[in-house]
Formats: sequence, structure tokens, C-alpha cells
Amino acid sequence: MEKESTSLLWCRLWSNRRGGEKVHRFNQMKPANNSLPGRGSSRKSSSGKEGIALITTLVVVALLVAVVVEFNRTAVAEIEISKNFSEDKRITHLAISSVNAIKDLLHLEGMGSKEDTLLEDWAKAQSLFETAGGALQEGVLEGTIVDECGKINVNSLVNEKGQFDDVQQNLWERLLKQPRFGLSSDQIEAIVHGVKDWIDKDDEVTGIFGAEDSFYRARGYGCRNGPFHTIEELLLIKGMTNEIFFGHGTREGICSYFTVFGKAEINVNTAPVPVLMAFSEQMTEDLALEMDKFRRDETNKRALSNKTWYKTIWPYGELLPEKTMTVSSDAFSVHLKVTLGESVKEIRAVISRASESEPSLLYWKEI
Ligand SMILES: [Ca+2]
Ligand SMILES: [Ca+2]
Repeated sequence: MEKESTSLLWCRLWSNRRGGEKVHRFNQMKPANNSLPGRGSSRKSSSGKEGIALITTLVVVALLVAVVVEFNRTAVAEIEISKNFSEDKRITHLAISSVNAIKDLLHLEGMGSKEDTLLEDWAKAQSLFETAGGALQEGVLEGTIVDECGKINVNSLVNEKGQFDDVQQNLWERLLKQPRFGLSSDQIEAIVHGVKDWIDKDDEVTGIFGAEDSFYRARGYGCRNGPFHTIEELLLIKGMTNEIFFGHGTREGICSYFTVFGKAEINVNTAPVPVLMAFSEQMTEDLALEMDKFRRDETNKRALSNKTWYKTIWPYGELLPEKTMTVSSDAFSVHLKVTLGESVKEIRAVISRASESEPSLLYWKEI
């Protein structure tokens, strides 16, 4: 029965891909009772949930395999047309197709449940890419998907009045003082104040370490006085270095824990352990690791729909800053590595998935 369903879905998707349709026939993929819920609605039964999860998994594998098979077919056809068809173009074609498949995956998972967790298929992208890559005639497809909403949003450090958001400032300071980054208290203050001045619209230097236009003009560029557009923009801030941003030796870089995409709230289901540790002065690494273990346990899946699940582990009276916590996400980054023959290409893309609309591409960069 399962084999028959997989085959049926594959054929439908394959047929759609060949016809160039972007939108898949969700009606045909609905369970017989027509109970596929919209994003944000409650699910009717656990069997319904399992059904949706199974369908999502089947569709994702079918999508990625279809992408690769289509790629092989197109590549062979185009090679016959032009002998100058370069590996570079073929890699780009495969990368675009793969990111489109990921957009479909995120759309489907968004329809299945309102919460986003590390138990979902997007978080197991490596194995999905391996499955799809197995259908490649030559080459390797590797990749990861990361929830950008599990990170601290750089632009949320400053409120509409141009002042520090206290909760966000605390998050920054608690994160950056972790020994993994090897930063002194002066360095931390310089980064936090520098970022605040970069965003705020005024030209008043914050504290003794901040910097405004007069400082940056000497470097040949102006102060943004507005929101960050990319996370790499942090490298322009006074006090920031390549070593701090990317890491060096045993020191970890800070770049994996900040984002410019998504919302101010952090998804407690997907935030990396160091970000969990930044939620409270009382949060130890052991506690954060225990939270991480809890949210990766399939038997706790239902609990993850409510951001207060942490209380089942949290031993302290003081609550975590729940206003800055969420269980759902609207921005995901894809890191893709495609190898064909001697050519290798890495792509970083960011996909936005606002509720009630199809995912869209926010960012695309060939590394
Ligand atoms: Ca300022
Ligand atoms: Ca400013």
C-alpha cells in the first residue's frame, strides 16, 4: 500500500514537473477524509498528524528525486544541443531546482502544523539530499536547512524609538560572554554599542565604544542608520573582526547565532544551545542541553506546540522571557553544495514562509 502511494505521488509530481507547473495538486494529495488542515488550525487526531507527516515525507523524497531525474534528463538533452553546455550552468540549474523543492517542503510542513521543530523533515535535509543525490548520474548533492528564527535577530536590538530593547540587549550580552567566543567585556560592549549606533537613526555615539558616521567615514563608508540588510554587514561594525565573526582556532564565531531574517521572537524549538543559554542568567549549559534533548524526543512532539514546554525542565521560579519566544518560524536558510565532475558550487539561499502564502526567496548567494 505504501509502495503504491509513493509511486502514485511520484508519478503526479513527475508529471507536474515535466509540465513546468510550480504548484502541486494538493487536492489530490489530501487524505481521503479531506482533513488536511491549514497553517495555524488545530489538528483533529494523532492519526491525522501521522498521515500528514507520512505524506510530507513521501512528497519531499519524491520532489527531490524528481528534481534530480529531471536534471539528468535536461542536462543530457542540452548537451546534445550544445557542446558548450558548461558544468557551471548545470550546477546552477540543479541548485535552483533543489531550492524550489525545499520551498515546496516548507510549504507542506507549514500546512501540516503551526509549530516548527527539529523533528520535522526540513531539519533532516542532509539525508533527503543524500537520497536525491543517489539518483544523480554523476556528482554529489549535499545541504543543510537552518531555521533563521532560532537565531537572535540583529535588527531587534533597537526599538522604534532608537533605544536598546532591554530583553534583546540581555540576550546579546549573555550570548557573547559565553567562553566559546573568547570575548572580553570591553569587546562585548563595543559590539553591542556599535550595532546599536549602526541601526539607530541619530548621530550620537552610544557609550564610550559606540561609533557613528564620523568614525565610519574615515574607513570610506557611512553609518547605515537603519536596519542591517545582511548578517555580513556586522563585519563593518567598529570592534568586529573576521576572527570574532567567523571564529578562529578554538574560538567559535558568532555568525551562526545572529540573523537579519524572520521576526524578533526566537523559536525555542530550534534555537541552538548557546542561544537557549542566553535566555536567562540562570540557564546553565547542562539545562540547555536537557532542553535540547527534550525537543528532539519524538514522544514530546505534542508538547512543542506550546512555548511553555520549557517549564517541565526549568527548576527556577523566574520565567524565561516568553514574549521573545515562539514555536513557529517564517524564515529558513538553505546551504547547498553541488559537486559535478571537477566543479563544486556552494549556494546560500533564504526562504520566507509567511502564513497563508507560498514561500518566497529572500536571498540568494553563490559562495
Ligand atoms: Ca546613536
Ligand atoms: Ca546611528
